Amino acid sequence: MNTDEFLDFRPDVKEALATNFPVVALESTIISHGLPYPENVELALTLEKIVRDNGSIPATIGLAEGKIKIGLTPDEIEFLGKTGTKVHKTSRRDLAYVLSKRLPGATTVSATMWAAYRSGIKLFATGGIGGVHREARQTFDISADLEEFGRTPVCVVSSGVKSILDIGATLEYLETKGVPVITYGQKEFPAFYTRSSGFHSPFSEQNIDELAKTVRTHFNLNMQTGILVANPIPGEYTLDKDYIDKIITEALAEQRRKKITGKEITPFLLAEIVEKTQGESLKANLALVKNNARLASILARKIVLE
Ligand code: PSU
Ligand code: MN
Repeated sequence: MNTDEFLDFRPDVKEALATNFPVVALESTIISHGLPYPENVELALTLEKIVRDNGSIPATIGLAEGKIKIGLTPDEIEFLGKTGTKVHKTSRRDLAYVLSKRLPGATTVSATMWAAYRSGIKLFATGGIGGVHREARQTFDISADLEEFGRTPVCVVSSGVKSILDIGATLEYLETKGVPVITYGQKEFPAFYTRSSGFHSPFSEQNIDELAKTVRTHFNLNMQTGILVANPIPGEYTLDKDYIDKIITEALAEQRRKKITGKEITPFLLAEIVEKTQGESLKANLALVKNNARLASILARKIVLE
């Protein structure tokens, strides 16, 4: 048995891959653990539409009945969104367990990158990636997403990382792992809710064709690492930096008070932020992910077809 026997392709995705038509992967932990119901399901379905409208085929990846679904159906998306955090949050290390028990699972950035690579998908759009947590010096809490970037050649479009993380340490870690980080449209690496993070991006690109060329070169060099394209949140949805920083500080204090640890930390913080901003962060979150799906779809076409 090899990996491919675990992969179950939705027919349109299979057809696209067989004919070298551009495909964009989407993750499912953002649906189950990253956003509230029903906005999460609405978003997931809208993302698939945006990818299609921009000329590629979407493949939202998740786990069901012992298979890695490369392209969930709308019913499967509804199930993951409605079941929420009761679904298994599945990163690389969880795959064998969740698959062997035939449990429903939502894949994180790390597991989605791995599944996309195994499927022949080069582009992947999400909101924010995991990174080095602020207390990593004590806790060793560094997201498996970063290790995956160091070993799996997929291009991920995200809006940078949230300042629930140590952004400087996350950028250092990506450098150590040999991962190119290119910010599209500005010189500063973005911090998810805000275009500004206070950190200079290792690379930046104004021109989308030049951006696509660098991504294509990364693949042509046969680099066995991922590549991160940081796409800042559209200006009109940007939250005020001082406001969101204060909310994040409060959420982190709440996490420590409640002694939330391990893989529960990120989902806890995301939910706290939505609650404390009374949904304002949610609007920003939805807008930036849509913007990333659009850019990934355009890049996929440029990289696969040109
Ligand atoms: N960061 C976000 N939104 C998310 C996630 C991270 O801003 O939804 C999700 C992604 O699925 C990511 C995972 O891969 O959380 C990382 O979890 P951890 O920090 O436990 O590694
Ligand atoms: Mn962690």
